[in-house]
Amino acid sequence: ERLPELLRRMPKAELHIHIEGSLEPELMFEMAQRNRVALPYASVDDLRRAYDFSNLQSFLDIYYAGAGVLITERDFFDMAWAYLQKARADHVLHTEIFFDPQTHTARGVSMETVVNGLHRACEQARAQLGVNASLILCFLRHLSEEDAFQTLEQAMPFRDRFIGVGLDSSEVGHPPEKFAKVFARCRELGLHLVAHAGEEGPPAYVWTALDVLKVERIDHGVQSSKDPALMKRLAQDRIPLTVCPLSNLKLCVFPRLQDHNLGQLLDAGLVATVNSDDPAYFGGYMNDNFLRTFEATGLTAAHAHRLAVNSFEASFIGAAEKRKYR
Ligand code: ES4
Ligand code: ZN
Repeated sequence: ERLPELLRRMPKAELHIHIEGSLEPELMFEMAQRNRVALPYASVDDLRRAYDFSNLQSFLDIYYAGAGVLITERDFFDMAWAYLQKARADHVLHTEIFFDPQTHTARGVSMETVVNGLHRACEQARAQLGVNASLILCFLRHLSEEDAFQTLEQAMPFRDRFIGVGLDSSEVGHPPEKFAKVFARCRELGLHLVAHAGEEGPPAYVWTALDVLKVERIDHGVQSSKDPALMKRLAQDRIPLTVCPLSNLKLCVFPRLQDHNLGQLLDAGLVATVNSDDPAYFGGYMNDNFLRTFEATGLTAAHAHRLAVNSFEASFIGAAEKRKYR
């Protein structure tokens, strides 16, 4: 079989997708109109032209502005449902979806509105698409730990509607240890723990995500290849990295896709996975990430198989369920 066909058709899990980053410009304009929210762009094309980023912050500024059109439960449902249909088309059988409640509660949208809209889409995906979808609540690291604690409090009535917590937004200057106390509390609550680390930030942030926050997975983690001792730790403890190649390209983490270190991570025995991050902003969903990365870097069918296996190993589905996907 041709490699592109194998990549497209192989069953896979997605473990690093920000649902607000799946909001396509067309749907964003539709929501802006129906909610009577002003967008600082004249058209879909005008907005797409603004998707030319130089680093993480230049993206986040536009991403948070775009999320301003999300007001009603229906908006959150529609956004997630559109993503879940793309996931099904890309043979994603299981997806763990990040959401950023602080982006919405700060604008007066309630936690209940956000969680109910997203949860309803996840339920419908299981019933109608055969896609297994769960939610992971992310704290914004540019805000305070106290703000994160308030957010956790607001989410507690919906505790059964998310499986874990993560840490995202502006990395440099906001090390994982800033959130030591709130992650310790989440751990006591039995939540799964992940954090973005080593996207733009140094290997030191990956170390503290592991040793202080005690996360089970690292989101991105591509800077780890600069620290041989860290590479050894990640391999030995089988700590997964949720790598997002097209995101790294768009945010200039690597100058060209052929310079990406995914092959190096896999060949070092790390549990690396491929994910889309913010597909509406970075130029592609899961299969676009697989196809373009393999084309650019010359990875093989053996790497493809390894990535598919890794995606289920790294997921938070139960051990019994997991065996079915092997
Ligand atoms: C994000 Cl690419 C990336 N990095 C950190 N935080 C984020 N939130 C949404 N996308
Ligand atoms: Zn991310």
